[in-house]
Order: sequence, then C-alpha cells, then structure tokens
Amino acid sequence: EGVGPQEYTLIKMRVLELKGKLAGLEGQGPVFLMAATLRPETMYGQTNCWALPDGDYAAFRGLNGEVYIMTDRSALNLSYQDRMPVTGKPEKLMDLKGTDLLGLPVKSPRTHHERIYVLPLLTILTNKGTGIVTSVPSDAPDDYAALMDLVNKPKLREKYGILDEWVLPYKVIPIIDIPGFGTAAAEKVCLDMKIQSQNDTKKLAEAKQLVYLKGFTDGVLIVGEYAGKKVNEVKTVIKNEMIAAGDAILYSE
Ligand code: A2H
Repeated sequence: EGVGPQEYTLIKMRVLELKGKLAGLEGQGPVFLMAATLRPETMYGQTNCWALPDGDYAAFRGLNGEVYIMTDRSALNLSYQDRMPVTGKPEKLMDLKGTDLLGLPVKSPRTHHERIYVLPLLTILTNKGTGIVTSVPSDAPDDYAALMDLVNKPKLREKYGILDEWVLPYKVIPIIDIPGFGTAAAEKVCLDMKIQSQNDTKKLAEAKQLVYLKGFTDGVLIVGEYAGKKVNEVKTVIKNEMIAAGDAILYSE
C-alpha cells in the first residue's frame, strides 16, 4: 500500500436491461456500473464485470442525468471530487445488494463483446474503490482465477443463479504481449503457479506482483488503435481518451 491517495479510473459500464430490482430505475436516465481500475488500457480484454454478492451498493444520481451504481462510501468520496451533482450529498435513488447486480448485461467501452455480464467475485473489498471491478482474465490473475472457478464449477454458477451463457462463451482475449509471459500473462502465471481458485490469496498476490510490474514496463499492446505500442507509453493516452469520450471518470481515495 502506498502513502497518499490512489487514483482509479472508473469505467462506465452501461446496463443494457434494467432487470429485477433495477426495473425501478426505469426513466431515471442511462444507468452505469462504475468499475474501479488501475489498468484502463486493458479494457480491450474484458470478458465480464464483477460484483460482491453480499455487498451493499446503491444507485445514485450522477452527472448529466445519468445514474451511477457503486458503494455508498465511494459515492460520497466522488461527490467531494465534484463528479456528482451536489458536493458532499450524493442523491440515492435506491439501495441494492450485489445479488441484484448479478446477471445484468452491460456494455463496456473498448470491449470486444457487445454485451458482457455481471458475475460474482467473492474477494472484493467494499472499503476499496467502488466495489465494482472490471474483469480482464488475460492480465489480472484474480480475474482469471475467479472466471475459471465459474467455468469449472457448475455448482458455483448454480449457487448464484449464473446462467451458462453468461460465462462459457467468454474466453480469455489476448491483448498485451509481455516478453517471457506471452499474450495472456495472467493465465500463464496462474497455470504455472497451479493456482486453484480465487481464494488462493497468497499465491494470487505473488502472481499479481509478477504480471503487474512486467506488464507495465515491458508489455506491448497487440489490439486496438495502439497495437504495437508499449503499455507505459499509451496508458495515459487511452485513459484520457475514455474520459474525453464520457466513458470514464477519475476517482481518488
Ligand atoms: B485492476 P489496489 Cl488487467 N476489491 O483492474 C478487490 N479488487 C479490486 C477492488 C475491490 N474493491 N477494486 C478494484 N480492484 C482490482 C484491471 C486490472 C487490475 C488488471 C491487472 C491488475 C489489476 C482488471 N481487473 O490490479 O489494491 C482492480 O483490478 C492489480 C493490482 O488499489 C484494480 O485494477 O492496488 C485493482 O484491483 C486495484 O487494486
């Protein structure tokens, strides 16, 4: 953990169908899950989005008549960063549990698939970021391990009411070449280290260290308009483009 604030990019994932409890948001404007990431340049490789089933979330009035879904804590922080209509007073439209979010189809910027689904990640901390996490199994060991849990364990899918078609068609998408690690570094490291599940936290911490550093210093994008460029040269450019396009906002804590 560093000293001083951490800056995240919040990726705005548009909810495509207001199902279940979210039907109550009909007519309130476009609804977005606000996923906190340190790696905005990896959005090309998203296969799904994560929420904590037991987590407490809520829908808030965002900027430009939009609706943001995130935790209370992150909404309050964001309002003090002048990225909510009223400073220090987020307007809550409804309370939500993570289970209300599971199975929602979302459209996410720079993502290969037109729709990806919200799936359960059990290791999400609600005191960090927004509690919503974007999943890039090619480059994030946590994401790879959690996706494999769902792919390989029908009982786990059943427990959370996750349909096969929300999970099984979504394969790892190679997006960054890291010399020595190949084009799906997180998958390689998880297989090499024989990581068995998302709960293998000790090994996952090591795996993350490995890929994260290497990916940033030596990684080369192999997809999108910056294919052939080094990650550390285009990360900020991609982040700023998404912000300018209204697809992302900054958030610090
Ligand atoms: B990263 P740090 Cl491709 N609980 O985004 C658990 N994990 C969370 C979280 C929460 N509340 N909020 C965000 N995160 C994840 C992409 C990514 C990330 C890649 C590679 C590495 C990576 C796609 N998932 O993070 O503790 C998010 O996953 C490696 C550190 O603030 C976010 O960035 O350092 C990262 O953890 C923030 O973790």
